[in-house]
Order: sequence, then structure tokens, then C-alpha cells
Amino acid sequence: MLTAVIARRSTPTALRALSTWSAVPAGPPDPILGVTEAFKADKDPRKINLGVGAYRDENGKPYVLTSVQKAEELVAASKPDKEYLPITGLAEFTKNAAKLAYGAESAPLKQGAIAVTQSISGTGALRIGGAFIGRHYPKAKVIYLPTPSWGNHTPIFRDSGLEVRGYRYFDKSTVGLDFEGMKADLKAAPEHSIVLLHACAHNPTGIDPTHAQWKEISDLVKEKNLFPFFDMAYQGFATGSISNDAFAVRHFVAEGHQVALAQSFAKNMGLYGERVGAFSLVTADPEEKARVDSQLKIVIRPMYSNPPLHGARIANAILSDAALYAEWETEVKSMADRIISMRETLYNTLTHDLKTPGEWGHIKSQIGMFSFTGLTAPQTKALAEKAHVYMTADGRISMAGLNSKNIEHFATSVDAAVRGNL
Ligand code: PLA
Repeated sequence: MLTAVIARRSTPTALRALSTWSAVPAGPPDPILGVTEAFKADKDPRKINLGVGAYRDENGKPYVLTSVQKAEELVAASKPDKEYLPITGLAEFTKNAAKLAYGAESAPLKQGAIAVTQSISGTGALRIGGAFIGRHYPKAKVIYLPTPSWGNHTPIFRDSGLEVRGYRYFDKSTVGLDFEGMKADLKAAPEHSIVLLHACAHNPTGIDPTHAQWKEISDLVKEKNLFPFFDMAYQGFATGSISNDAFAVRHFVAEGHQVALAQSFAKNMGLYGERVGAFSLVTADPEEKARVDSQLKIVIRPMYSNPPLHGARIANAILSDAALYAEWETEVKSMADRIISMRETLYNTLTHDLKTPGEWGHIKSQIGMFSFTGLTAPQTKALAEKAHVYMTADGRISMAGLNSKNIEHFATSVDAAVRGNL
């Protein structure tokens, strides 16, 4: 017996068969971050990455906001220690993050009825929310996501133990919001279902409801006793205005909804890798908030114990200093404006200069970081392989990856792909 084991161990194939992980299947690359990997492996100087939604400046370079640089200097000058943060993070930061989202005048904020915790950026906020709902939501744990939605929403909520379903959102024929379909699906959802709403700059479609439509959605959510869970990953990126982009969240709260909210500071402060975010729940009163806070800690502690310090300190330095805040607001607006100007240029190049077949008006009308171009999966594949232009297979492009130097290569490549000439 022992000799047999030794004999088996002596050959490489036998070693393989003995491995604990031999039955683990290879998984597919991530639909968004996998695009970055393919882009990095491409050595062509013309290559363009329009996959991940990360802002790039006019030279195609990652951009560290001036307000962030100043905040970082302030933090460094204060020579802070490296002690652990509390489980729910930097208290001053979470207070200011909630104020940014809900508005200083928000009634539950003033009453001390919003439970808020720092999170590992927006993804972590969604995951804390999923886990908290999985444990404490008193009704059926079914969450409705817009179709389509950010690709990570489904695994986040499924891995949190929720049942994931979809509601209609995108109308292919109009390249706009399927408002009637959305309302019909929410009406047909069982009472008390959870509904995930992109607060602004819907990813991947770039299509947001109007204020009037948000009001109707709020009424419908109330009528059907649905539970609204907002994902606000792009506050400021849609219109360039922090308060405008918070319209939906603030309207729902003013209408008495108890919302859940995931916030990310990745895009609006350019703090991507610092992983700064917040998760909050509107509760009935300070006593209930304290109970919810205690359970948020119980959800978080076994996941990662407590959140990282540095990014929260930077964000808090900006949010708590009037001058830095004003400078940051201007920078958010300038990022949003550069994206809008790229939309304009791309539309004009495709429509007027190249006379590319098809209707491209949606490039101008869509909002936020992304444009849902309508390019097909085979076209996106050809663009990557033949033109070194990378985007997600659903035809989504990160507008922020375009600039005056690469937009011509992009537009002519798209033109060739659409004509079947690539
Ligand atoms: N929610 C939405 C709607 C998002 O688009 C993203 C990021 C997040 C949450 C989470 O971001 P965070 O954890 O970095 O705060 N979406 C990106 C990146 C920008 C990604 O996929 O991770 C995207 O390219 O779609």
C-alpha cells in the first residue's frame, strides 16, 4: 500500500492526480477587468482601452485630481497614526458621505436616523448591503436588477444569498429607456421585492429616467411596497453637479422611502484603487439606527474586520473643507464636461465626416461615463483583434478613454467595423 503511494507520487502525472484542486475548472475572464488584461498584453502603439470606466485625461493618462493631491498633502502633514479604524470606518468621513448623498437638509439625516458604514468602495458597499439584507430583510429576499445592469451586480447579490431577477430597462429599438416595460415589470413583481436602481449615469446604457419619470417610479415603488436599493457609483459624473445627480435618492427619501444606498468615491474623486465608499440605510429613528449599526458591524467584522484608512482620510479632507470641496466640485464638472465634449466629437465624426451607416444620436444623448454604442459582439472582437480598440463585448465604451489624439483612430475603426471592412 505504502509502496503504491510512493510509486504514484514518483511520476508527475500521479502528482497532478493527487492535487486537491485538480477538479477546479478554469473560469472565464471578467467581462470588464479582463478587457484591461487583453489591452495590457497588446503592444501596438495605437491601442485604446475603452473597457473599464476609469477617467483618463486629454493625454489618455490616469488623472489624480488636484483637490485629491492637496487633501493628501494635508493628511500627510497631520502625521496621522496607522491604528485600526472602527469596524464601520472613519466616523467623520461616513457622516460627510451621507451628507453628500442625502443632502444637508435631509430629514432622516438631521434626525440621526441614517445608519452608515464605510465600505471597500462601491462594490463593498453593495456586498455589505446584500449580506445585511440576506440576514435581516423580513420579506422574501428577491432583488430585481435592470436589464442590462453592471455585470457585477448579479454575482454580488447572488453570492449574498439573494434571488436575482430582472426588470426591463433598455429599449433596443429607440436606444432609450423602456419606461413602460420597466413599470409593467415592477408592477408585476411580488410585493416587498427589492429593486436595484442606478441613482444616475446608468451603467452600461448611459440612459437615466427623467425627474418626472423618477417621481413615477417612486410612486410605483411605494404603491407596491418595494424596497429601493440605490447604487450611486457616479455622483457628479452624469451632469457635472453633485446635487443634480442625487435627485433620485433625495426624492425617494423625501417621499418617505427607507432606502439602502451604496456610494463609491472611485470615479467622482478618482480614488479607484484607494477603495473608498459607504453603505447606508435609512431607519425609523436613532434607536433603530443603533440596532442596525450594531448588526452592520456583525456583518462586516468577519468579512474584513475594518476598512482602509488612507482613502477615507483623503475623501474626508475634501468633504470637510469648504475651499477644497469647491475645488473638487469644479474638477468633477470638468471631467464630466470633457466626456460630454468627446460625445459631441465622436457623434460629428461618425455622422458628418465618415457618414458611418446607422443612427448615432444616442452617443450624444447618453449620460455619464459610458456609451452603449450598439456595436455587436463580433464587431467588438474585430475591433480588438484588428484595430487594437478594446471595449466590453456588449458594445459599451468608456467615453473617458477617448481624447483628441485617439478619437480619429477610434472613429475610423468603428466605421470600418460597421461596414464590415475591418
Ligand atoms: N456600481 C456600478 C454601477 C459600477 O459601474 C461600478 C464600477 C461599481 C458599482 C463599483 O465600483 P467600485 O467598487 O470601484 O467603487 N464599474 C466599473 C469598474 C467602473 C468595474 O467594473 O469594477 C466599470 O467599468 O463598469
